[in-house]
Amino acid sequence: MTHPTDLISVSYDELTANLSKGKIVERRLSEIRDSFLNPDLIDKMPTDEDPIVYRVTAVEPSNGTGDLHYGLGIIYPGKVGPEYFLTKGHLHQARETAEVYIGLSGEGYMLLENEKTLETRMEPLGKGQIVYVPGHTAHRTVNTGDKPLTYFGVYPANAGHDYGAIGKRNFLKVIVEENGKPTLKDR
Ligand code: PAN
Ligand code: ZN
Repeated sequence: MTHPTDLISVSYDELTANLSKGKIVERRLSEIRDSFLNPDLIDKMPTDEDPIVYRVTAVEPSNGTGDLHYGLGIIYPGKVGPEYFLTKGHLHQARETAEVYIGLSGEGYMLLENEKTLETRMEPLGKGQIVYVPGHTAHRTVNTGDKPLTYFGVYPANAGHDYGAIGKRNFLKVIVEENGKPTLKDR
């Protein structure tokens, strides 16, 4: 398998999660409103703006057996009511594929939900933290700090993103601010 040499080496900035190459996806609040516990609160927000909640830049050097893809993400600080800004979250289409996340800057958590046992975990993801996302695990990232949260994630090239399964019913648990602290609660 030959790899395009222009994607062998890429530079990045850990505070902005900007990459010198890659495909950018930006999600604005209006697009992911149903990911939140109380989407109605978005309509009551005092601004007419539709802020960017997060941006991911993905690098896909090759698609052969054994290849890897990776992405850098940035989630801006913010909340909808008590719920922190978050990613949509997904399962991998190839359910058995795992992923490794590395926190680059800021403070946050990953919400991990096993699709078979429905067991949920809230694992810290900030600078200096690594989270291993096993296969068959829906994953969402949440910024609980007052600065952007940036992170790196690497996954098998065949993983694919399945937003439908989790989008229909959403995660069973939410991470909300309670008494000033990020707290895991039932939806
Ligand atoms: C990540 C995610 C990224 C954005 O690169 O794609 O955090 O989250 P959503 O894809 O749920 O919008 C990853 O897990 N890739 O597999
Ligand atoms: Zn993933």
